[in-house]
Amino acid sequence: MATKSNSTKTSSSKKGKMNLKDIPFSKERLIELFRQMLLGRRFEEKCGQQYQMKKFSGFCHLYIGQEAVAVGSIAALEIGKDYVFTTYRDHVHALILGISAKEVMAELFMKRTGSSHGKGGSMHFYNGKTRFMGGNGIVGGHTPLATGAAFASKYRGDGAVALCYMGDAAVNQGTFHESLNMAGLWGLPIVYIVENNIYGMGTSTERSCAQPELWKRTGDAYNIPGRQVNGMDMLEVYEATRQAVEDARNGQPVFLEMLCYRYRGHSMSDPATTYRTKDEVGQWRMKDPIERLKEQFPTVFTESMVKDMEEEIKQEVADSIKFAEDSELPELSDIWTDVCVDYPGYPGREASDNKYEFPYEQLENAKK
Ligand SMILES: Cc1ncc(C[n+]2csc(CCOP(=O)(O)OP(=O)(O)O)c2C)c(N)n1
Ligand SMILES: [Mg+2]
Repeated sequence: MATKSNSTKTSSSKKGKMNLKDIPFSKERLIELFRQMLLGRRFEEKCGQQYQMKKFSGFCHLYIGQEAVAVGSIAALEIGKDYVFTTYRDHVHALILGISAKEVMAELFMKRTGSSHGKGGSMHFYNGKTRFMGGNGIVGGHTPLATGAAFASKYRGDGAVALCYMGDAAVNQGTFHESLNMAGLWGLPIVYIVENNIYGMGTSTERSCAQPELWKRTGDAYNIPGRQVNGMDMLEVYEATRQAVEDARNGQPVFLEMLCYRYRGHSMSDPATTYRTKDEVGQWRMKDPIERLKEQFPTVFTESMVKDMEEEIKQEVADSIKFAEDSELPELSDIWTDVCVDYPGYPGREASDNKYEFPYEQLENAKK
């Protein structure tokens, strides 16, 4: 049963130097998390470039600037057990959750070797093994799905938590309010993370939200404590999510507002020059999450160490582009595959020996 909730505004971030002994993971793990942010950044810079070179088309929303949110929060999960749902701004989440740079790039290039076999594209990454449930294009559309996963987890009693990212524009959707009502009422194991980058396309939260301090909106209304987090600080994101996940596993859903910023436009078709100033972008760039981690641990992230990592990542991204270019486009017959779990009888498809069976027995046991 959910406990009485209080909303809090937290700010434990430190800008200056930090000590390795003051953080909750090893030096190796810290380096791994830094690498995830750097790979995300360099990968996406190349995505933008490849898009402009017309190597691929369609929707493409870059995450540049927001890396600390995905990296710090996913680090607090039990990968493979907990569920992750996110929006269309999903390339970096995919890279962290076990989809290789090659498979992400090939998917963007709409190639058969992509993680969704070239049929999903930029907004639809998915990885069953790590319980990454996408990549969803409808604003607020996945909040009920994530809430359903949390409900299933509670019903089965398997201890999994669902992490549900969304943009600031999603909090004004009906689906958001319906989902939070149920999560708060039933004490579901879910953490909602709003990546508040201050804009939904070109509309600021000030212009679209009756209460733009989003963390204040869920405590009294839904019995879900809201906490505000510096989304430009990977360590602060980690700590806030770790605490929230612990609460959620104990039946107390949590809402985290992560303050962050996208350096690029909403999508590749948005130059982002009409609704914000250069000065504003500059101010946020000063808070860059990658530079911040370097400043926090200068003896770990030395110039030569970062240079070597940059080289390695540059190669990894270049290899992903080559792989995507060299891969084949889907065949017309591929339209029949990946539609249902099992679909014998569809043209061009053999009956699968991997039939899906509804787990009636498991459900009956769970009810006992
Ligand atoms: C229900 C719905 N309405 C409108 C759109 C078009 N749309 C796509 S992204 C977007 C803005 C969302 O902004 P936000 O939630 O803040 O996320 P961000 O893009 O900033 O990450 C809109 C209106 C949509 N995809 N779905
Ligand atoms: Mg936004």
